[in-house]
Amino acid sequence: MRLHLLMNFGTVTAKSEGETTITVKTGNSKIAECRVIVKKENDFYITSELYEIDNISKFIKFVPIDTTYSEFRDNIIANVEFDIVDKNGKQIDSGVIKTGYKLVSRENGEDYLISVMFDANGDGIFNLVDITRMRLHYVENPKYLLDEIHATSLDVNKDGVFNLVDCAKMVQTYLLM
Ligand SMILES: [Ca+2]
Ligand SMILES: [Ca+2]
Repeated sequence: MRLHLLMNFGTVTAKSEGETTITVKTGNSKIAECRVIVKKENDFYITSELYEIDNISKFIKFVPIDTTYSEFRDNIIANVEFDIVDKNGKQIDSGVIKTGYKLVSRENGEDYLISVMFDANGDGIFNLVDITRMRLHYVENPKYLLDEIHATSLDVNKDGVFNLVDCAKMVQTYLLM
């Protein structure tokens, strides 16, 4: 594929997808080569000021418990139209957001899994069940190990890891409810 490039004082602007090698020759005959690969930008792009968007895992993290469907939509900026679906793929248009819900692009079906803080079992509420699931996950009970998206909901201090600090915060929050 032919690659069109515009060079302007060190800035290279790609005009199409493809790859090429740029060779630069200096006045004293030094040669430098640079291989450039241009890929089309992901055509599904979302961002949020409130939630963390993990574009590698395709997770939307740290959604507060009790976030409603409309609040959630209001806090997502996307470049395409999207739907929210439950874990069975059923479209959602009301109620609270639950761990395991997905945001799905209407353009290409690409999706992001949603993790709601404190909601370890994916029912959208925080209660003793979540505390129990947290404890079983913490002691690594093989029967009750949570998958990645549900385990992410246990990181309630939002530092990227699940440990005793999160356990303490969950229990404390539960006791204060
Ligand atoms: Ca729950
Ligand atoms: Ca944590």
